[in-house]
Amino acid sequence: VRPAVSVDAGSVDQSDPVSMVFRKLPGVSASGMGLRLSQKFVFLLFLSGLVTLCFGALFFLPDSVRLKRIFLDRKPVVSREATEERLAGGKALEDLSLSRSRAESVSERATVVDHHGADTDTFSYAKFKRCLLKPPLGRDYGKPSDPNTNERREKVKEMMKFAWDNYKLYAWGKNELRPLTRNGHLGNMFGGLKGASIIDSLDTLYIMGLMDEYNDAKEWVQTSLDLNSNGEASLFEVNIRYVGGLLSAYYLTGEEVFKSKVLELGEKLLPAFNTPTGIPRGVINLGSGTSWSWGWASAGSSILAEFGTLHLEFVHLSELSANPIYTEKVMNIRKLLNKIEKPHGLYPNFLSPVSGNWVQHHVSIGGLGDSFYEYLIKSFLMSDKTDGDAKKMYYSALEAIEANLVQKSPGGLTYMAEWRGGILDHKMGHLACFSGGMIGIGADDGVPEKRQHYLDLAAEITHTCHESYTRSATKLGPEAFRFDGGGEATATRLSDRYYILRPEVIESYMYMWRLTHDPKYREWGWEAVEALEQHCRVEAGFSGIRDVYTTTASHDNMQQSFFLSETLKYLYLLFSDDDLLPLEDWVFNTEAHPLPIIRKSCLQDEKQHEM
Ligand code: DMJ
Repeated sequence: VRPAVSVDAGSVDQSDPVSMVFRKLPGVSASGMGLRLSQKFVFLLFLSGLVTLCFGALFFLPDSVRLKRIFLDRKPVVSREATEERLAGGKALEDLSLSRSRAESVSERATVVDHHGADTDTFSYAKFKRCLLKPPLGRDYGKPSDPNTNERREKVKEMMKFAWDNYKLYAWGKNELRPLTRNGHLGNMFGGLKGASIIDSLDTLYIMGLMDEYNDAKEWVQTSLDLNSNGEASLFEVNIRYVGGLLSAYYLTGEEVFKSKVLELGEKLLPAFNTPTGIPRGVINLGSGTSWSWGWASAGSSILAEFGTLHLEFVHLSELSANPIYTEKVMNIRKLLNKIEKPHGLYPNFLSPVSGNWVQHHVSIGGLGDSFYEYLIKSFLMSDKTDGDAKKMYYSALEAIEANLVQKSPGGLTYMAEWRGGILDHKMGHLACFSGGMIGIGADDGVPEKRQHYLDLAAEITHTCHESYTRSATKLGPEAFRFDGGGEATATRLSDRYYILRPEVIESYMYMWRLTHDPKYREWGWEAVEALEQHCRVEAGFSGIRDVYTTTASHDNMQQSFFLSETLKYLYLLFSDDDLLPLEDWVFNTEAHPLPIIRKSCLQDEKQHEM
């Protein structure tokens, strides 16, 4: 036995890790432990075995995804968030502080500058215009040569002017017009942002050639669009209406004010992505950057149609800012969705932004799911058909939808049912009627043997949605219609009978017209114009109605901003020549704001020419 002696640095073998460990323990002398070399070796072996075991266990524990994230990803700490989520009953407070998100976004910007250095590729509008295949407004603003069609188009333009004039007169600067009470509505969807109807109308006014009105709208954006609000906004709604509206106003006009506003706004949305998985929450405070899940969404989950409907706008934010952060955020969502297991290949509507797992097995092509599928095929098209992942995900999702949700009624109508953990609910929402157009625009890029089949399916769905209109007294369609309880394509519940000026059915008419030039789609569109005029036009604007099955109108006193942005725009395009916003150059976001196809190779060639 050797006597215990205290050691100093000089007496410890610096290359011997065991001695080093003991030396770190206060009052313990390495040599005093009296370990021989072989014992030290065994001890070291034991220690490293223990460490390997603990580390390996992370991968087998039941909640290993979460643990892996804590230890490996260095993502935000979960425990505080989880606690707060429990305390707030699903309204989980964002785990990162404002200062963190601000710092992050500053450093992210700095990275861009570093990456690009003096060579920062600022967006050139002229270059972008040269890469379009056709002029955006066609030869003559898409004016149809047939006088009857032109008359119909003029009627739609008059409707837009009427809706706009009344908004301007009674609700200027507010989000929507209340046409019965002749005042404005702000609501709580946009976090204190105002002028939703103005932003949503910019491109519609511009393509219709309503230039005085467009100029008023532009001036309002210049002087009054205040992005420094401090309220709670729906990330999805702000993105599709404000980001989408400003982006397309910029791409159509080249006015710098739209670009600078949209980049300012885009940056305010980034903190919503600061979650353990990077899946954003539904609600964000635009001032503080704090974000929440919707109180009604089960277990603090995020909604598929919300976090899955950011891709087009965010890719364009990166284009305009030369900052890859926006694309990275949406690519991260894409990656996670691609990776996780999908029941029967389907994407459920609720996903936890904390664990990255599905929360409920409810699948719908209507509300809560809809535009996620739309953005897959449109991401592919907008990438000039280079985004192979989006393409793959879209066609496999469509296959799963066909296998599990597409149904034929006894009366021969094709419809999309909803799916609840394997059980079908034979109901189709008005929102799901966009799918006729979506399947139509995706038909051509499917496998050759299925192209005609997809086009037929698109036509059948559009036909069913038209039936939901023709089977009502007003010739407008209900919010949801069913295929059980004896009825077909009709609402059986009182609460499903309303129509709030929604665009989806007309949207599908427009795409199907462009794809087939079957005159029935223009006829169906005209039926809708007549019905809108008869049942929704009131003295001071257009209003939704409470029951499409009665002609004694009960108006809901709301002129939705999407009526100006989508319903009237799609009607106008339906009666225009195809060279107005040609589909070879533009994709429409889910609020009908046109965004240009990004032709990377052309933009790069253009750059070389300039050098
Ligand atoms: C619009 O805001 C968008 O079309 C969205 O995708 C769904 N809901 C409305 C119109 O119905």
